[in-house]
Amino acid sequence: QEKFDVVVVGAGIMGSCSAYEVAKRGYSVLLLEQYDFLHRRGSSHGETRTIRITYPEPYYVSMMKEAFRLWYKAQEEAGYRVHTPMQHLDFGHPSNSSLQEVISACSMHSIHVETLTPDEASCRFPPFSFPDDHVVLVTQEGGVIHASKAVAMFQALALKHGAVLRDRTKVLNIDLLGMKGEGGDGSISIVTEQGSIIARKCIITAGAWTQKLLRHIHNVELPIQPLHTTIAYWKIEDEVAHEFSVKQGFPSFAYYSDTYMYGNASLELPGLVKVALHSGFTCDPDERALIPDRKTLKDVVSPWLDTFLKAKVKSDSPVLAEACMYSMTPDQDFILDFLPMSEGNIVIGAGFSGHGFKMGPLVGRILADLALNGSCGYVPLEYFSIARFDQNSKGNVKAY
Ligand code: PYC
Repeated sequence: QEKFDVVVVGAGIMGSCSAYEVAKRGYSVLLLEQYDFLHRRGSSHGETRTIRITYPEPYYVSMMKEAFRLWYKAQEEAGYRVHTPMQHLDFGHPSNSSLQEVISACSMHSIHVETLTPDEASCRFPPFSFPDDHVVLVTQEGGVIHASKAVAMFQALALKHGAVLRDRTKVLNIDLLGMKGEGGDGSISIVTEQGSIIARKCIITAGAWTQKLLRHIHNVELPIQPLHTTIAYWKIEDEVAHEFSVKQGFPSFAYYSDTYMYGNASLELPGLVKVALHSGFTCDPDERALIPDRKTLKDVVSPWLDTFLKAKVKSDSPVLAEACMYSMTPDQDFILDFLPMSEGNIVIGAGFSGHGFKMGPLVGRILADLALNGSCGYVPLEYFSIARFDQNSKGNVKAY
């Protein structure tokens, strides 16, 4: 029977980064994926994900500092780039509490945030029309990560360090073979459609499938809600297309209001701009139709384009719309913790709530540390614990 120090279940960005971290430290690791590597049914595929240092929560700002460093380090090791730097804009009405929190969280971590009036911002970023009563925050640390390329990069790096990568291998169950407390050796059997594998430790990074998988182990229920989301690319009017280029300073951006809109210039698809809504509808990851939600695009994103990118973008319907998925927790903080009753042998990385991709390399490091060392002292894990759900301490709603 095959044996590994660590088996990682799920080869999206979090699993691929985890496998890389474990392999780099000299441990044997198997990365399993239920579908083809780089498939489009989960949350890690596509052209871009926003990367930004700005967050309302100081702990994420601090984590982003480290995440940026790890992205750069991995790029250097791979010899190619997956990050395209851009300035990043956060804007909205100044009464929006998250915007105020962005300013104080960044200040706490000595991140320079420029505050512009709508006139100043429209002058500096000509494609945008900002309403007179808005405020625009600018930081230098933003841009995009090329999503599928980044996942492929971490898989290639993991392979280089000796990881075994196996796709089309669905995990059916994970058995704790006998707790140390009960006289067993604490090893784990990962039961797949193709047979079982023995591991000392298991890292579960199964995205929207986490709930389904965990139900087989100790009947664990975590509050992770899969959402079906839609990403859209809109045609820029030919005469102003140059204004939207990264070379001309077009930024990545986030709009804070009742809705959270985000976007960036498309690099792969010249002449298009990506603008989408941070939202979606509840779904079963195995049952959903992979159809974009065109009604929300028309009802919410099109009017937004008419206001904020006035007459510069064809807003009637996007050129391209693709489905994606979020895995939401009630407070939109991640889950980075040990599975209860697993004696520290099963580690969960889940519930990234639509904003985790940018922290992939850091999450991989944290999960590897939890699996291999039993702890990680450099992030405040209390925000990411499973126990917090008992207390429901942060309520249900956050602004992004
Ligand atoms: O975290 O910047 C972000 C983001 C954009 C869209 C979804 N999440």
